[in-house]
Amino acid sequence: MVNIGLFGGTFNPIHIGHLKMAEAARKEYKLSCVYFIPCGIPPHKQKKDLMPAKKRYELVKKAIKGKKYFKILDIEIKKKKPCYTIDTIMSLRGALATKQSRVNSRKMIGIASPLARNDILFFLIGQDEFEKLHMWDKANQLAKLVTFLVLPRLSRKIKLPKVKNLKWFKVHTKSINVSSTKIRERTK
Ligand code: DND
Repeated sequence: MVNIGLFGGTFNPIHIGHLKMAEAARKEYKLSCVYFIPCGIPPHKQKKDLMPAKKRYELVKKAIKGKKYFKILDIEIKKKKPCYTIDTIMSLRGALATKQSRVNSRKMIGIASPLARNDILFFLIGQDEFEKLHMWDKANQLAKLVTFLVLPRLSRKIKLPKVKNLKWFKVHTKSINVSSTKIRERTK
């Protein structure tokens, strides 16, 4: 049984805050690895200023190159419709169900390392997004399947979203004042 980190994001573009936070979460919660999952069509963001999924994927790949514990999944960028996290987690959980489906799913989602049925899935999420979790698709169901690792982002206490079955832990690290929005604005 191992702890696996899943880090979903639009990554438009990926930045140092994402990388530092992922590393802090990995160390504190002894994650065997963190899978970055760039989303193809984000369910919650407008298309304005959105780089093509392939480009965002390539930038994530480049940013994590040589980092032993960071990997990338293309499960969401392949999709032609909005990517809801619940669907991604269901696919990944499916990958853990039986030996044969693990083999098939591993081929499908590109996970090279063997995952076991009892692996614990941790979903890394920024404080801002965590506080809006009740607005996510099938949030109560999602909360049954993962434990959230909340990355500090705002200079105040975390406000809990009204979601049933919520399991979460805070990542104890300093917040980093950087965002994809600021980076895009600076490069305009
Ligand atoms: P973002 O667009 O916020 O990602 O999306 C995060 C994830 O939420 C993606 O996997 C989405 O598919 C999923 N989502 C959102 C809304 C609805 C649903 C799913 C649904 O299923 O209904 P960003 O690229 O902006 O950032 C990635 C993560 O990193 C976010 O959680 C963000 O809050 C966090 N982050 C930071 N955390 C701490 N310090 C910083 C950060 N910058 C970004 N400086």
